[in-house]
Amino acid sequence: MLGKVKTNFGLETLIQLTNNECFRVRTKKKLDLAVGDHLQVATNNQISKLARVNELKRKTASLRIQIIAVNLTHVGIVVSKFPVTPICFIDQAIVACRYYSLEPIIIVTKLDLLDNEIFLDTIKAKYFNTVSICAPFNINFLPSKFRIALIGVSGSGKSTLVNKIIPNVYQKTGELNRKMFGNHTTSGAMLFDLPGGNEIIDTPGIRNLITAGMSADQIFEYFPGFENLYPIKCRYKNCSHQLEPECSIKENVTNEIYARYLRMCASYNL
Ligand SMILES: Nc1nc2c(ncn2[C@@H]2O[C@H](COP(=O)(O)OP(=O)(O)OP(=O)(O)O)[C@@H](O)[C@H]2O)c(=O)[nH]1
Ligand SMILES: [Mg+2]
Ligand SMILES: [Zn+2]
Repeated sequence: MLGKVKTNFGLETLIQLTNNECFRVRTKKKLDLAVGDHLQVATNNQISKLARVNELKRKTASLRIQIIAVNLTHVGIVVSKFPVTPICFIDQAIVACRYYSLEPIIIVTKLDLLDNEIFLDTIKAKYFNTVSICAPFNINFLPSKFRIALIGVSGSGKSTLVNKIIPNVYQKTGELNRKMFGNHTTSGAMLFDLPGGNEIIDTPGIRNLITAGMSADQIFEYFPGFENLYPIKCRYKNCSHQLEPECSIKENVTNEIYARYLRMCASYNL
């Protein structure tokens, strides 16, 4: 029978079969399961992992590669003003999605609060025409048979969205602390079924989304706001578009986008 990984804590994995039956297994490390993996489950519960269509991964502060979720159709970048989602995080997330051939959607939450409503205008001004923005979040915005993973900084409201969309599940949500940051309430990614075979994945808060193996050329190719810059005619053929003289990129984008691009390169130490 076929199954899928709903959640994965260390070596313990919750698997849901196509008949909706769920069971927990302690898996061998070499199977290396991630939330969203499709599985073949034999009658003796022997598990084999099917090939992945895609993966969303990041490098942690300790330089470990963390698989956030796999086999996705969309990534919802959940952002809010309180706690603030740095623009640098949104840029990193968009570039990572494009690197992994995943479609990003920016979801602005907490629109009942004026600051967040103003933040939505900032987001629209920055990403207009380059990335879809969905605020308030509405799953009807997505084509059917979607599997969306919600990512964002702690406290941006990912679990609250899941609770709103699926009334019969309860994902723990957290108070913001005195510094207005989230408290890392969600500790592991979890996949939920929606009607029509659609799925949503709640994930723990992250502060950055640096991928392993991204080159400077790829950052340039995927950077939001650089979509229509070809042909490039910089003075130097191997221009890195970082402060070289007569760089056609610097000359053709706003100072604000250019500064964001430099910051992105710096976050990758490139
Ligand atoms: N006013 C308001 N508060 C919200 C909204 N959505 C979430 N919050 C609050 O923001 C805080 C954090 O929400 P969570 O849903 O736990 O955030 P999270 O992104 O899941 O956080 P982590 O699991 O730590 O990554 C909670 O106190 C929520 O009640 C909203 O639309 N409006
Ligand atoms: Mg949460
Ligand atoms: Zn250049």
